Amino acid sequence: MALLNPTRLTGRPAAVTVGDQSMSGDDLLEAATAVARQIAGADTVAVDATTSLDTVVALTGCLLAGTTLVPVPPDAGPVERGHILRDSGAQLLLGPNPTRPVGSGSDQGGSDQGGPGQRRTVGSDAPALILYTSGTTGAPKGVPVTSANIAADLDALAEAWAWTPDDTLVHGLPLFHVHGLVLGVIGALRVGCRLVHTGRPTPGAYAAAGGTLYFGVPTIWSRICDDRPSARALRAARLLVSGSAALPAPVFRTLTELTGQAPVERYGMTETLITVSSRADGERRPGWVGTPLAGVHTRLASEDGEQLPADGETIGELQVRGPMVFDGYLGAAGRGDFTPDGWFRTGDVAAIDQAGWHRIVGRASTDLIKSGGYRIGAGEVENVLLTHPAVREAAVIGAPDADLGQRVVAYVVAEGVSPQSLIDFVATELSTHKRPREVRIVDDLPRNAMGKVQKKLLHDDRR
Ligand code: MCA
Ligand code: AMP
Repeated sequence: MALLNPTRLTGRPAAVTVGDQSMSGDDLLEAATAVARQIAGADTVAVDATTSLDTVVALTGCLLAGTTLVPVPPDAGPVERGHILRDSGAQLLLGPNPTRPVGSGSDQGGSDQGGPGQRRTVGSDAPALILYTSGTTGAPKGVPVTSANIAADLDALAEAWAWTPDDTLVHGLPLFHVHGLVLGVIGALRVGCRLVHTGRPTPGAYAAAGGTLYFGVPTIWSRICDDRPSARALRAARLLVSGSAALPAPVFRTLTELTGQAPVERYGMTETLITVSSRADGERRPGWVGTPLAGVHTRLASEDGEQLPADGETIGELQVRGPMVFDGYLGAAGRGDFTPDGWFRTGDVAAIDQAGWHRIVGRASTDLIKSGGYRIGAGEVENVLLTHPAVREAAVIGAPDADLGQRVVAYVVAEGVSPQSLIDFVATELSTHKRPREVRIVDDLPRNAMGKVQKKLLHDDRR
């Protein structure tokens, strides 16, 4: 399935702006066609997903060529980067340096496990993207996302948000996750609207961009509320959309007051893309993320799998089905958490009311942390801390944070090392956003009779 219709891009001046650089639709198609030629023969191509026009061109080239793209967080340290390149089987790496085969120079990530450059079968079901996302333990898992998944999601969102070529979409999100890359770039290209990426998502940059449609994570909206002149400048926009994490009700209310319009909230996951949203032409409720998109079915289940009533009060695990839901993780990461009758178990706890409105209450596992809208697995951070020679034990939690929603806090049993040097160590090995914002050196970790760390006691310690 073709995701892009080149005729929607031709003849468009300044179709895409990233920071202070712009490209017309014709120049984008020409540069992307050159990329498509350059990568001919490769079935999987990694790209250093810097916030730049280069990333937009590489993505467009891969979409035109039908080549699977693997966006690599540009600040990923050797552990994370090596894992992504090996696990995805990418054969080429596009980025600020000239295109080169994966495995040349430092891109092996210091290990030869699995071997880079393994080829996957090209076929009609080859994914358009492989996105890496954190689980509760271990290294990030590859999520293959097909063109059909993306097309179904974007078309349903365009309908819900009345998103048209007349819009100017503005955001400042990273280009290696669903929010910034799938919605924020492929969405704009598929709809054929102008895209302005602000670079860092500062309130001033959002205010100056003059868009009609804005995307942001709750941390961005909360910072905009703290900068009243910038918030007021958004009065001219048509739609403000929040997602990737829970939007606190006070931020919803302040944003409504300052911009003259209530934000549209939507809910999703890397594995399912966006499945639930409020609508441009409908009600918006603080604390609620809306109703299922076209083609999506949702239900609530108890811990033992019994279906629960959608009465607005009962809470249970949210399960989803729909054409945007993935079909299983890449390789050894397994099929993923599907019920025997084919519903994806999101791991989120929710309530659904009789009108189909969804309220996300939290996550079933406290080992998946949401910080600034980024999903961070406690286990991945603990594993890296444990590779530091001074560290004997480590337990990582997400503590409440007024700016980030949650912040990564590590409790560490260690000698002869400062908290800051452990923070810097994680920032060097993994993507910087996964670093603990706080490290507490302790004598021991609270454990139960089985020897398992009792993270609940660490959480209680934060309250
Ligand atoms: C700080 N820095 C360091 C260190 N500490 N560098 C090295 N070592 C250190 N110890 C640097 C960083 O690299 C960065 O540099 C700068 O300091 C600030 O980084 P940080 O503190 O992380 O930024 P922040 O202000 O806390 O960022 C807030 C943010 C960000 C902008 C809201 O969290 C963000 O972009 N969030 C978006 C997440 C997202 O898109 N999630 C979507 C996934 P420099 O200045 O050079 O960069 S969810 C999804 O896709 C689904 C399906 C959905 O529902 O949407
Ligand atoms: P990721 O795969 O990084 O997109 O993370 C997905 C998770 O983000 C979901 O399972 C939810 O826990 C959380 N999430 C995404 N959107 C929302 C939202 N609008 N409200 C509350 N949580 C959200």
